[in-house]
Amino acid sequence: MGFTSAIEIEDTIVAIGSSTTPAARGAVRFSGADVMTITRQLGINPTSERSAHCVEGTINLGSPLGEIPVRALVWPTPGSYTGQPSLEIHTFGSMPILSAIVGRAIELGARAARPGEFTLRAFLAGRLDLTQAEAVLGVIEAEGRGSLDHALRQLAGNLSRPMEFMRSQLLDLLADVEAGLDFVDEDIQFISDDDLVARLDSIRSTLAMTREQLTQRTRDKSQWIIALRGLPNAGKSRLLNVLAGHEAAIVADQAGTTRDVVSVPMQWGDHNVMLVDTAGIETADGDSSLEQISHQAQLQADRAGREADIRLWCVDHASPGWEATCRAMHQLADEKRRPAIDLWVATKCDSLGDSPSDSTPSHPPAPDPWIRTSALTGAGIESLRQQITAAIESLDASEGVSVLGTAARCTGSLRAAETAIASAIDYVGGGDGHEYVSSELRLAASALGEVTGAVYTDDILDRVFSRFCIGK
Ligand SMILES: Nc1nc2c(ncn2[C@@H]2O[C@H](COP(=O)(O)OP(=O)(O)OP(=O)(O)O)[C@@H](O)[C@H]2O)c(=O)[nH]1
Ligand SMILES: [Mg+2]
Repeated sequence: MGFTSAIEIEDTIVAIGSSTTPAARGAVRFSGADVMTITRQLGINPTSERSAHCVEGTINLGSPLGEIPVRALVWPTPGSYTGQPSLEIHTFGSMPILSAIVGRAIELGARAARPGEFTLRAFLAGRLDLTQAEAVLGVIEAEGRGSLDHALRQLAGNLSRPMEFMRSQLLDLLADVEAGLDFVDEDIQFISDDDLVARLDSIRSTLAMTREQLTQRTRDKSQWIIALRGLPNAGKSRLLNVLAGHEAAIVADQAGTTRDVVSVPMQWGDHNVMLVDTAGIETADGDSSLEQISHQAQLQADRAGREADIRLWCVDHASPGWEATCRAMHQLADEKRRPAIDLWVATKCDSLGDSPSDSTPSHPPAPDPWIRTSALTGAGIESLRQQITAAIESLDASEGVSVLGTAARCTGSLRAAETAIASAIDYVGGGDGHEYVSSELRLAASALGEVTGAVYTDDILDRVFSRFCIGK
């Protein structure tokens, strides 16, 4: 089915916009020319014809549901998400009630929305470009912080802005080349061949880089990096050795033993992982002579933490300042927040004189989400392993599934644009007529336009929006 051809864009559409599983609140969404009329026919009285507002009211759904209290968010003008008068009715999250509202709206002339049709309208109204529409899908489907982060960045235009910029540069060059064609008999050039080649070359390499980044996102993640972080002497190195199954890192009583980052590649079930031991996090008052080394070690450790997919924050459970240290680690993790999973590991639980399953009154057990472990007795290590595996699997599953859709869709267009630019460069170099150059530049600009949807076809829209669910 062709989306644009099948669609009557002025139709007023309606759908349940909230989750279809039971929830406290639910929403029914409307968009289209007749929204204001239907709103009134439902018994809700908008208080403004000009600005977005919220009104309380009731809808009579007849027997057996009766009068239902609702809150209506009304966008009377094209200033809404979809670029059309829009309405959202918020009420109890009960399917019979929400479905009855949809049914009532259909009786009043609305039509049931197709999958992604609200977002499609936002796209057609110029509110979003295609990569952002896909990011909306990414946000809806995000399962982990990693995928949510990708989707939000894409929604913020991280991909489309540079694409649009490159496309507009290409169009400028195209204009120069074509203007030159009009004056070819007078031998007037609007841009020198050298300049043209240099600018095309720079666009081509930026495109290649973007494509490479996108491909990296689609590739199966080949290795998961797990970094151990914590204060000096927290027991990171010993824990790493236990997880690795051999003495990869030096363990000593002395705080500040680990300096260089120690990386241990290993197979973790079906996954390749790299365990990374780091220098303990120094507090500000580090002492003199070792300061330089220490500074380097801190920078390296910090980088390892930033690059990690999973971070194990280790705190010595037997240390006196345990609670304060936990708070400090949480704070650090927040500051360094990026798409990574943080696991909280209480170490040396054996030195409390008991097993991780019980506690002494003076030292309360580590609360959730702290995983209590002892590298000495092996207690809690299996549970840590399981949580790491679960983390890897959640990252694996959530690596931006839908935003990956953008990558898959766009790499072909990017490649086409690169090829066309390369041919244009060849034509300039070969002294061929600029007619050829101009036609290649046109091809390149249109391929880039497909990425953001500046140039779109039914087929592209189909591919993007059919992946949405109804109501979005
Ligand atoms: N009782 C007990 N001691 C441990 C455990 N884990 C580590 N230790 C001891 O704590 C001390 C520090 O351990 P490391 O693993 O070197 O600590 P680290 O966090 O790597 O320290 P730095 O490299 O200095 O940052 C050593 O004496 C270890 O033997 C444990 O589970 N139980
Ligand atoms: Mg160490």
